[in-house]
Amino acid sequence: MRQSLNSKYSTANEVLQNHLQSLEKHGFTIAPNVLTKDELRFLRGALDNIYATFDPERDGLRKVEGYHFASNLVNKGPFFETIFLRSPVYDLARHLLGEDCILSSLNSLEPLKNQGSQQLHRDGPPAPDSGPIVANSLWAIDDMNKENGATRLIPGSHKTDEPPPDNEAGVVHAEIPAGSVIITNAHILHGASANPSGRRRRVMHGYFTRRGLPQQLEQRKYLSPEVQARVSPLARKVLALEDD
Ligand SMILES: O=C(O)CCC(=O)C(=O)O
Repeated sequence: MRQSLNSKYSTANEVLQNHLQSLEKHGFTIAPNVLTKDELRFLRGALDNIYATFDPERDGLRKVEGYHFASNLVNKGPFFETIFLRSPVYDLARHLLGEDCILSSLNSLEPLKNQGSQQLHRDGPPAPDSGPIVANSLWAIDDMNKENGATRLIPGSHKTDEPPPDNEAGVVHAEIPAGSVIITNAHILHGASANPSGRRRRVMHGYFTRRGLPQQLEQRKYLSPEVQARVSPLARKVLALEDD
């Protein structure tokens, strides 16, 4: 028993080390099977309802034309109150940004048919010499490929501060099955691509930053008193509900 437990832990540690190496070298890594089939079924229905009732005043961010969009997801039901703590996403965010990193926002984006091509961009302000200050996690709720708007990335571009190339040189498309999560050093050049097929491509974004920096959505302001009262002590900390 002890031996099999030990080998389970060493395998988990190897997986984590591989993710960290990939983040260091390429600026992103892909974790498969983070969401179960039941969770995907639930999320597809939940996100469609949330897209349909999106309110920029209540949910803090503007809707982006050409997409289904949702923000303030932590306020949309118990499932969303813990999902950003899931392994290996939160573990990798802590490795990149420090043990006390915080959630900046939890949003969702879906490019509509023949729309959705974003400029390649870096999230957040430039990284200081001390290391990354933003990390993102892109949760595929539907299978994602070049036909329905896969996220594109330029591997290694988190190590430069060069502007995006005009000709998309070096771009790779993250063609991944539903349930996988792309975790990025969010200083990498990346963006959603166009959705020529119109096939569903819902992605949830769990965006993290270093403690002390502003959140994209100030959780303390946008979460209802009921949600703020019931989330776990760890979630309170990661949502920065008690920060000055
Ligand atoms: O959903 C994606 O593929 C990327 C979205 C993104 O980079 C953004 O909205 O800033």
